[in-house]
Amino acid sequence: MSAKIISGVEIAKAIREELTVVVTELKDKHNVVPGLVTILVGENPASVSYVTAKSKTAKALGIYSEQVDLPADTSEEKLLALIDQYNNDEKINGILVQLPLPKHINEAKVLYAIDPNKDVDGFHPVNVGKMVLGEQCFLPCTPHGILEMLERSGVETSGKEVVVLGRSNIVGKPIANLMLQKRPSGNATVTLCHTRTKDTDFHTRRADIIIAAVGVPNLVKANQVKDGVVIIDVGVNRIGMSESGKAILAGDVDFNEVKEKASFITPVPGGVGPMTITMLMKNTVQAAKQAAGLI
Ligand code: L34
Repeated sequence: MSAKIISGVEIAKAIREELTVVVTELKDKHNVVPGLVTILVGENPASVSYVTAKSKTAKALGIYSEQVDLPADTSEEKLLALIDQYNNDEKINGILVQLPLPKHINEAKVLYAIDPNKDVDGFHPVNVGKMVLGEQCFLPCTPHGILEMLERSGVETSGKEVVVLGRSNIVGKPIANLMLQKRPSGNATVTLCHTRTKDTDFHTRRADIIIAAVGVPNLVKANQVKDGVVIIDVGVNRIGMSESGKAILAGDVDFNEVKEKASFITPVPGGVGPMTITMLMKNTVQAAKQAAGLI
């Protein structure tokens, strides 16, 4: 069997079309224009490309967008002052500080400084807490995108064995939590594996759905999964440079091997990555509606 490819590009496009309708309606009926600011500290090439894509996508949807690029030696104090400024800026509904931050800046302190009502990344502890409790909140973009991909591809998750690889705050921990909840793309039995897990293969071999978010290229091989597994590959690993100077990307899963055994698989590039960007737009539109008292 060869797997059905879940195209993040296609699903993201469909969601963006839905959002364009909502943004137009917000403007025409309520004179509301959602606003997003992206803040990047330093020049990590991957971060530069993601942040640029975020502000470009926002503009294409009719979202007002500001992009702030700061030098790598920007002080924590200066960054906190900038966040405070945007917390108080009525044009801005969403504030995104791209991670990772340079080592001299305390990441938690920065994320805590963002107004939870503008925290379109869903990283503030207020939103993390609400997420765990199953309350209405901003869901972190990558996990949110994964839920949408599963739902829109018709992948049944209820009662299934889900194995998450990786325990990061931005993917592993939240997606594991969301998928065990009573919600669409939820109701699963979830196992989270990490670097100290004794026998990861034991878990991956019995998984109905594997979410790989570890950042190791081609880690998951065909002999570690069962026939018919559903693979969501979150890894976007830069493994080299093409002659034209473009990054060569690989997922955490050995796509060529595993696609022969899986029932569904997401590619890299063109899988989860584009969904992450699109869910940021969805969260920003939600933030604007909330700020306008429309939800
Ligand atoms: N604050 N920091 C904050 N929020 C986030 O949600 C992120 N993340 C992660 C890194 N730091 C963050 C992203 O935006 C990862 N991430 C992200 C966003 C987009 C893509 C990948 C990761 C993406 O578009 N990937 C494309 C390939 C792009 C390329 O050529 O590099 C893909 O098709 O997978």
